[in-house]
Amino acid sequence: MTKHQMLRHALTGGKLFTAMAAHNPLAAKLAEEAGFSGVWGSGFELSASYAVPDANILSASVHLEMMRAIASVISIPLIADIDTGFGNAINVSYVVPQYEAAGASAIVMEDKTFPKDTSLRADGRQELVRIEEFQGKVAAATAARRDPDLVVIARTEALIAGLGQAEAIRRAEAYVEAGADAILIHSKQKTADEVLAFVDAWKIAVPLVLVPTAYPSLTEADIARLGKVGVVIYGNHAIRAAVGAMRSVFAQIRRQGGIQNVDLALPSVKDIIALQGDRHMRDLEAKFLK
Ligand code: SPV
Ligand code: MG
Repeated sequence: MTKHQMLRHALTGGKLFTAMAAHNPLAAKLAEEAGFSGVWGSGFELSASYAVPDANILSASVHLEMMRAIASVISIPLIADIDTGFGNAINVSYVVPQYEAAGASAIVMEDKTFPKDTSLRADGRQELVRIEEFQGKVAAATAARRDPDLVVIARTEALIAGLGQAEAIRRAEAYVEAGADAILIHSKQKTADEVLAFVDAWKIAVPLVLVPTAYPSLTEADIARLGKVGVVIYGNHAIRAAVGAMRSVFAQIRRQGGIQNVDLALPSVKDIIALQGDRHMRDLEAKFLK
């Protein structure tokens, strides 16, 4: 099975697909090692790793090249976050084949205006494009893929924009009509109530995608029980883990005036060398260095 087919199969097969965010290939490898079904090529994480806001400050090519680097080191599917598609339906037509060639198995495109603002920021600028315009963008994405198994996920930000459930359902249905393979419904409410009401009202046999960052008490078992959700995305837990770990280790070294204690608690250099794919290079050395 190809990586694309692994994700397609999960979408239709009834088993919840779990995707962990990554901002670089090392984080993606650790997600695979931990047993996640796939990797989320998060725009938020990549922006954070460059210390800039998640608001189309980074160029499309910076994100695209990171997706290529990530896909090249993992054997699980990569779901690429292409934000708004970097422009209109024409831009989408050119961008989707590039992400496909970079090795993404799915793209997620959201119905906000370009340039976007990040979804979870308080008082963010959350303006949406017209429904018809976004239908054109979804249709452009599906028409642009070369492999029919590339998954096109349409994401509505109607709840994030405060437009309410009726508008969210109207948009999600319109995007399915335009050819979306799945619908990502995003919410920044601190409880799952808003998303659960949407899931309850969702009557179309097209799988949903949830990003429970704002309402973390909703577990995978809870989500699986809903019977309508194909994918759960953990949107920013790699970068938050990295920030927490670096802060704590850096502070300890400053406090103690050296690395004498911290060294024992850190992953060994040998561990990092293994993650760099050292075994493969050793094989090449044995075969080809004469
Ligand atoms: C991302 O991780 O880039 C996302 C999810 O799009 S969120 O940041 O919650 O909008
Ligand atoms: Mg994003």
